[in-house]
Amino acid sequence: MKKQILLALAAVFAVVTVIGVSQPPPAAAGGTITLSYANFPPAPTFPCVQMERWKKEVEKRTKGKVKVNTYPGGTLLGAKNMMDGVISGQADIGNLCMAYQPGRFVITNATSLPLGIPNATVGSLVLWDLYKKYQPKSFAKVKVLTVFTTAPANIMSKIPIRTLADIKGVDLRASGGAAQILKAWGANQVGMPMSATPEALQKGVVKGLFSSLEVLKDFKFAEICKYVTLTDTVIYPFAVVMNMNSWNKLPDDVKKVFDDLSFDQAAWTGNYMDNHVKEAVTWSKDAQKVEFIQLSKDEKAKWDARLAPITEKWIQKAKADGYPAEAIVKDIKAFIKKHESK
Ligand code: DTR
Repeated sequence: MKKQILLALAAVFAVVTVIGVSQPPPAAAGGTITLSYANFPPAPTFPCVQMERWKKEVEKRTKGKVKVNTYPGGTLLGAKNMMDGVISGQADIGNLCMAYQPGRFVITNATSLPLGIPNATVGSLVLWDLYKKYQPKSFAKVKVLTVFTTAPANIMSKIPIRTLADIKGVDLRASGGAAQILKAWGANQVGMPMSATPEALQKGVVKGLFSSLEVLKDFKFAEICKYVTLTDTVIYPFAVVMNMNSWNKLPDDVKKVFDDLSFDQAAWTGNYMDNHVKEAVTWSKDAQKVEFIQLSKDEKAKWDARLAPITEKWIQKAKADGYPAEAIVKDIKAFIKKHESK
């Protein structure tokens, strides 16, 4: 009798174990894992184009096991609450521009010092290397899925800016690292996320902006800003982050797909951005008759001289705050060389 009871208990135990093991992970419903992905700018812009590409790749590589619902245009989370919204689980995944919170992402935002990142492809790979090497504490509460950068920033304006005298006191929009560069040139820098910029330009709150040039086409800024001053100065860094619980719940094979995509997605986005900038420039010249102003050699030297103290000042401040600031700058320069030569 005793033996029979033991056998019965063992059978029940076996059944429970099998069911337990074969149950889908908590995120799954009907065999599919559904994830929400929030983004702040409108759907046609490059942060959302890279989001759709990631979604497509993930759905393909997991053979439909993962479904990604995308929310562009700030419909789920906005530019400034992206990180905290993902940490608290309002979205499983979110794309953020680190430059909008300069003090929060000190190490990765060092990529927006004027160190000579030549394009978005190199920028994105430099940022990835930097993230991997330093594993910054600011990302401890999330899983970083990928990072990428814009192409270098240029001035788009309603009035021609050809000299430092022309830019003095002009209201221009920029955020993060790019902001101090505008200030160094003497502009009146106005801070706001890209998503707020179209209205500010339309209402005349600003006379122009400082950003990568694909926005001439994607936001139709070329219709308002008929002048571009070519400075090719700094990039803006971005990160795609995932809620830690959502990440932990994923089965190992899906985690592997996401990890395998990280570097690939950074390179894809950089390359997309660089090509898209070229298209936007051609369209702005041909269809919108935008004038592209090349600074003369002498003038450019004056603009560059104003930027010289920025990196040194950053090193002093970051060092005082406990960061290995000199090593960070040295690493960024070395990573630029490494990826430039490829
Ligand atoms: N240059 C940064 C980031 C940025 C560049 N292009 C876009 C498009 C959509 C959103 C952000 C950005 C900026 O000026 O905010």
